[in-house]
Amino acid sequence: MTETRKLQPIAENIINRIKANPWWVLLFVAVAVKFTVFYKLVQVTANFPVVLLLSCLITFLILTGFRNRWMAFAVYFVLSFILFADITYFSFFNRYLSLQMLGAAEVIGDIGESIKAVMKPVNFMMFLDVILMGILLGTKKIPYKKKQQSLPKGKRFFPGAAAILVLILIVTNVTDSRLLTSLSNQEFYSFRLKDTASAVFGARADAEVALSFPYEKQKDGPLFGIAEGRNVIVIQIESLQNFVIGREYNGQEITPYLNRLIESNTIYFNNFYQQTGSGNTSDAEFAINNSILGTLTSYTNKIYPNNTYRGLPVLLKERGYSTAVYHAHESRGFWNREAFYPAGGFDTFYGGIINDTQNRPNGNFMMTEWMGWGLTDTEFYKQVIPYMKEEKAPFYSFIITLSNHHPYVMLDHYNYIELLPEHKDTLAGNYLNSAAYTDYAIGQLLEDLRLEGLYENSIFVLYGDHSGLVKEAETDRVMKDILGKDYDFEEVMRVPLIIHLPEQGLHVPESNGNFKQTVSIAGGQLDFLPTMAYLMGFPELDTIYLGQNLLTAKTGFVAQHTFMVKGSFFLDEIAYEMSRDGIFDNGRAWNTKTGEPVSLEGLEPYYRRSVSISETSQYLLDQDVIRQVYVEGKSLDEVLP
Ligand code: GP9
Ligand code: MN
Repeated sequence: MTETRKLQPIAENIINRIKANPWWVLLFVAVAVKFTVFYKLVQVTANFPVVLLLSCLITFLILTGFRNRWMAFAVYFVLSFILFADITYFSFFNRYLSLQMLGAAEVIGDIGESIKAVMKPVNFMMFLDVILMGILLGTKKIPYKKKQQSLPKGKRFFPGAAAILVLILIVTNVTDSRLLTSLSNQEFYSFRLKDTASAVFGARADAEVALSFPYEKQKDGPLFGIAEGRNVIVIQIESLQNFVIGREYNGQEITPYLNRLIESNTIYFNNFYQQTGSGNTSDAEFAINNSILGTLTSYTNKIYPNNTYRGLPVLLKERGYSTAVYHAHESRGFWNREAFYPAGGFDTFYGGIINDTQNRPNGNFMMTEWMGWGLTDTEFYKQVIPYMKEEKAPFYSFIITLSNHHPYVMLDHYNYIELLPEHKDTLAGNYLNSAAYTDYAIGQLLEDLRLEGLYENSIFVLYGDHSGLVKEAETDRVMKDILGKDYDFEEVMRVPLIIHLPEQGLHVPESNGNFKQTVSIAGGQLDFLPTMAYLMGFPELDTIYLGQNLLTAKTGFVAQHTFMVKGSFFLDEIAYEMSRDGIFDNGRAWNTKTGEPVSLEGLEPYYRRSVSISETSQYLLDQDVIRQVYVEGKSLDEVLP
């Protein structure tokens, strides 16, 4: 009763304001239309009306809360820009842009081409009501009073404070209500507050669950140490998805070279998934080398370049390896690579492009053939080899390709695949051709390495950094033609992992069995470090890692937190997609072989494990846990939450 009495003057106040000036109503309608479009585009479905109403209400409170009308206008313009950025980011990553990511403007600027490709005219609707507001303010149709005179002191109403109060109530969610959870994960303002709060207060993590992959008894495995002492050459392939491997398109093999490679002395992981953070490519590098998920807040290379790491490069260095990373993007600083690599354990970074033929002081590349953001793969590889020959053996070479990048438009002389008319000029159609060029270039590289004597004493690893074709209407249509089934997340997220061990000169002890095999348990980029440690014969894995050795494990588990909502996961034959609203029961599970829906019963512990892996990763990064344990000598128990 008293509550209603308290609310009465507030409601009256709002009504009086509207009566005093009906232009507010027009603006409110415009705001409602804007948010309806926004939530449709970012695919909010659960509790849609409440989410929408809340956003409209808060926007209205913000708009009426200013004393200076042009201040209100400026704030509203910024809000609209964030909405616009959210929609664009959502087309790639299926979630809102975190505020810290907005700060990563240098990267956003660079991916302009890709942004243009996903930008739709409808996105600009986010600015329509800003224009309306500008006109109404300019013509003084909407008045801003200097002071609140309409209510007596003590009953004054401060719209800005009311908006903040409502948001705090939602985000703190003391009663643990499902509705508030749902709102705080989907509603534009509540999400922002929650996101900022978790960035400020740091992640909480149930680390015990995440750290439960033991690297023990590996010595008993049949392939233990089979590549010990060899050079390790890893090729992280831009946007390479698994569906192109072994596939024919209209009678044309897309990846003939990789298909042959898989038929030789090679382990092919055909149920392997990307596990990136917000840093996309750079977080694939990070997850592969460190067995920790990259952060969601901004990108790992940028926020944590001064942490201590003990990933594969560091562990190989401790075994006498020299380590180098190669990447021919035009800038050495892109994704903060130059600053990050020393901490990541790389002695040398061959990167950046200059045109001076005489002088390449930094291990730069020379611009011989430009495509997209840097050198074409074929030219890049040609220039990698002389650098690699200078490396002191045994060496670890980490090569990051670039040509197969969104929007997959190739130079004319690199066209390999004849597309059907209905697939011409589509992203997925172009992708097939781009993947074919990638395959061709890898074939050339391996042949050249053979000629240079760098082939036989090496172990080769090839994998895709992340998905190249996100789900959207046209891609879904073309992919359905190519796959013969719906394009769902298991195909979006699956990347190939190929580990090739040249046979010649290979000493395989009797017990080591056959190397060539196809591994079909689910695996992800976090599993690479333990798997490699096993092949390289590490008696123990003396670091903190969140994956398992896929060559001795019986079943797989893959946590996801980008592209699919945090808490999503893959098992050997089941995929679970967490719901946008943060309620487990509203998620969706299906059989990855048949596409048939699967009951959620019994899946919740896996969901919790997935969340734990994401949050533990964040905790490890925030608290620089590896430094605390390995440099400061603290015990894990002391350091973990
Ligand atoms: C370029 C590479 C590509 O250096 O990082 O980044 P992506 O757009 O794939 O994240
Ligand atoms: Mn990439």
